[in-house]
Amino acid sequence: MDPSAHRLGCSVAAGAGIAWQTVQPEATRILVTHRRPLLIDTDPGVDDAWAILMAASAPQVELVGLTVVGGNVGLDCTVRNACALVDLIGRPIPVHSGAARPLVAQTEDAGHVHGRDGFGDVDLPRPATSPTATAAANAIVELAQRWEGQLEIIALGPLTNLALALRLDPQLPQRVARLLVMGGAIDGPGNTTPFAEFNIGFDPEAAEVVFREWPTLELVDWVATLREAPPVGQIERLLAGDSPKARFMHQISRCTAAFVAAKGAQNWAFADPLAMLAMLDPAQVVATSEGAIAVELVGERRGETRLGPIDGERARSRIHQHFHQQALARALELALD
Ligand SMILES: [Ca+2]
Repeated sequence: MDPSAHRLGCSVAAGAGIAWQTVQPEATRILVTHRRPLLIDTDPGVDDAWAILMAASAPQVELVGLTVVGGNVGLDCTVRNACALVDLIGRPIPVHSGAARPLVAQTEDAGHVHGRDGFGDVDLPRPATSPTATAAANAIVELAQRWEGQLEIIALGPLTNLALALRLDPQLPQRVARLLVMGGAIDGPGNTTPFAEFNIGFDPEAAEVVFREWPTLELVDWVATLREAPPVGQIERLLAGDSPKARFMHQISRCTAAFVAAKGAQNWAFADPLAMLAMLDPAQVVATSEGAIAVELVGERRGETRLGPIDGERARSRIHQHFHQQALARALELALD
């Protein structure tokens, strides 16, 4: 017997007539799937709901978990909304509850956009799905070890869970195949303040940890979101569809639709779905720039994302700026099938 096998926790059936069997621990086992394993860190949110449905209907990915963070609304609501989405998808996707608050500051949520519960205050029934007992940051670490070298992560909310996971496992970036963040406003105004985009502005310290310490990541920012926003009429036609997913999205979009209408907007900004499009189908991205991003932590510009030259000290960020025309609208349509 290889003595190391025992240390690795192999199951040993001495005297039971069963051969010694070396079992690799969960952390080093290589799992193989023909689909790309995808973890979504999220604060649902109508925008997140679209993105999650896109991923759920994409044949090229296996949705291995939703790690949930407080942000768009409080954590109780974002967890419940994630569970409601898993019910709608109809497959057992683990939901992990995460950080209720930013690492350092207490910041206002975005209930004025998404409804107080994040899903348009429509009194959805209590979900049948419940969150697991594993906290989000732990789940990120565990999934990255289970899918060593294969896991892809997309972060659609404040980066609190991801920063905590990075502290738990400093090797996390090396275990992950790809990280894509929706956040920031490079060379343009934010949506929370003139400087800060919501996900970064909600927890700038967490964002700074990720942008400083993750070697390479991809970004879809608020400026690209506005540039690629589909016409309102196109989205309204999708929401008038008759599939269960279309009816669900129509229901929870009520508050967001009123917000868009009150602003007199011609286009409907879809940040998380645009990020998901870049994640699922990189061929739809037609222009990407590169740089190192720093997050402002003090003063009125707190939460601002500033792009500088790649210096080896910070993440090499690949910022997806332009997409094929109509790609997002087509992806949204497919998500409701
Ligand atoms: Ca979000």
